[in-house]
Amino acid sequence: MHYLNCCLLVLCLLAGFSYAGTWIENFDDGNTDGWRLVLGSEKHAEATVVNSELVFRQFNIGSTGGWLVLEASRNWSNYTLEMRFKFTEDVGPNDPKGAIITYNDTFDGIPEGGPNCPFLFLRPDGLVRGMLAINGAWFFPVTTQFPFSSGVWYQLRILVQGSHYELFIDGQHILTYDDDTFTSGGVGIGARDVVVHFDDVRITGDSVPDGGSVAVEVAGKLATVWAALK
Ligand SMILES: [Ca+2]
Ligand SMILES: [Ca+2]
Repeated sequence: MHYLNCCLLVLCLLAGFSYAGTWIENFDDGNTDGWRLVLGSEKHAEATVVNSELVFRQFNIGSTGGWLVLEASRNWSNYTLEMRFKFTEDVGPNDPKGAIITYNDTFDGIPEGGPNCPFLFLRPDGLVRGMLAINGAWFFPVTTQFPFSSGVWYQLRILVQGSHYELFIDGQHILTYDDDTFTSGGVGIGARDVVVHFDDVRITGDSVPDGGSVAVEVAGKLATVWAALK
């Protein structure tokens, strides 16, 4: 018992003093708790969890898409954002359509004068844009191409280092851009006029605490170990 207490103390100290933390959202608990919809109106954007994947459906909303922001990430900075995503369905009449991934996001929706964030706009027709929204106005610093296929999962890695942004898809470097308007802020995932699936969202960085699905897993394992040794 004494030895176990020492082990737990060491584990707690390690957790408290670890440098780069990891936040994981795998949607395996079947819900979007901790995420909040910004921009879109609820009746035009649906975020549901199906088969442990986030299914984001957005349509007919006019000039903007919608996205879910991770409340816990609001004040994070200098992180690496990874996730899997795929396009599955074209549901809206508007163009352009595509997946939206925000970072250094202030979480200001349209009623609050936003959006205010850098973001990626990934289109099923293959256009990939590194973008900015500043008080609701759109800027397009960089545009390139990637040959997406509907129904195919892609692994994204996005480096968010202060004012510097880089995107990798399946390990391939896709784009880089710099802008110093936003140097900290949270993460969002969503879409405009398409259905996009997201899964295995993983955020690592010095300002990121260990948490999300990982905290649930670790807590579960500790409880199991404790029960076995007691
Ligand atoms: Ca959840
Ligand atoms: Ca999952």
